[in-house]
Amino acid sequence: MTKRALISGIGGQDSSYLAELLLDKGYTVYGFARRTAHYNLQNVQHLLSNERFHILYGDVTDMSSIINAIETAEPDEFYNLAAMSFVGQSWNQPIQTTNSVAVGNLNCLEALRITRKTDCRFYFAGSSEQFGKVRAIPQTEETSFYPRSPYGVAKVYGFEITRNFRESYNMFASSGILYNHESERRAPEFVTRKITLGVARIALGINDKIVLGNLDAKRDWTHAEDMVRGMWLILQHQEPDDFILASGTVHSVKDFLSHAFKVVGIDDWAPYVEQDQKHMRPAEVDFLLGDASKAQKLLNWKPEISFETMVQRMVESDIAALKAGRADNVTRL
Ligand code: G4F
Repeated sequence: MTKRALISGIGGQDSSYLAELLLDKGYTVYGFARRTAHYNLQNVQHLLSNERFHILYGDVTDMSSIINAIETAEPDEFYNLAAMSFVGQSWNQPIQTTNSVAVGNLNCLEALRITRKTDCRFYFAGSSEQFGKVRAIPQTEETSFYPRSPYGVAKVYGFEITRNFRESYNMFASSGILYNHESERRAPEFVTRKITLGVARIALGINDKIVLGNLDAKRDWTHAEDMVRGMWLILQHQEPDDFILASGTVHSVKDFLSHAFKVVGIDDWAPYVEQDQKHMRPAEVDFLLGDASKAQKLLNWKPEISFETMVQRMVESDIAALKAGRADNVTRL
């Protein structure tokens, strides 16, 4: 029998790749989307004509809409990918961030319990931001948390409540602790896409600089396509559990700049980059590096797309989009 999946936050980068993966595997997919004044389903536009792909409107902060979605979708797997995911913005909207990330996840778990769908496998999108000021290098599933933003704090709650539902109600509730993951579909407020769009504009003579914040931050970057394969594997494992998904390599924002400018033949990128205090955060996470050996051993997961290929794909995609007259809505960043 075909499996059925419910994915919240369907407008986002990860959910679009996950929906493609599940449809390829023969699933019927229900995307749970927040209705907004501006159209926000561009990332799944190409899937809307698929008869196994359905959109249900609602919000993870609105319990009744989740219950309706569960009763309609009757999911075998529920991936909760809904969140206000921009760390920088979480200081400006700490309550909304907590509501969407922490309370939203509790609502999803409670909705499964109330509708007696406790046999549905549940995935929580945990984050390396939970580690914040890191207690060990590299971080493993045993490393303690020290979040450094309202977003990180809310993710810790989401992670812990998922584990508590697993242990209290014997639910198949698992978390992936995902390190930064990027792609051609990444929203332009994140540093990687801001850089690749900026580089594309400079290469085409549209702009002459990119304005950024902290260039010394170091992250463990993976392509989002690799990450969604990991999410799916986490829910196929024989037991519910928590897994780090990461590349195990670290690059600074400066490294990212250097690789992105190289794609368009520029070796000395410094004249094209300015720093502005307004992009600095009240508290920074300086260094994140994950150890995904548990996922590699138990799930046979490892990333297939290298950092260099990811950067190149992003820059080339932005150049093509700009040439085709797309991607113009991001000039103000
Ligand atoms: O791209 P970022 O905004 O990603 P961040 O904060 O690491 O969070 C991302 O990864 C997490 C997993 O680790 C996710 F949970 C989260 O939802 C999100 O996907 O910033 C990366 C680094 C930061 O240190 C930031 O201070 O880049 C630095 N940075 C420097 N200039 C900038 C900028 N970040 C942004 N967004 N914009 C800048 O101009």
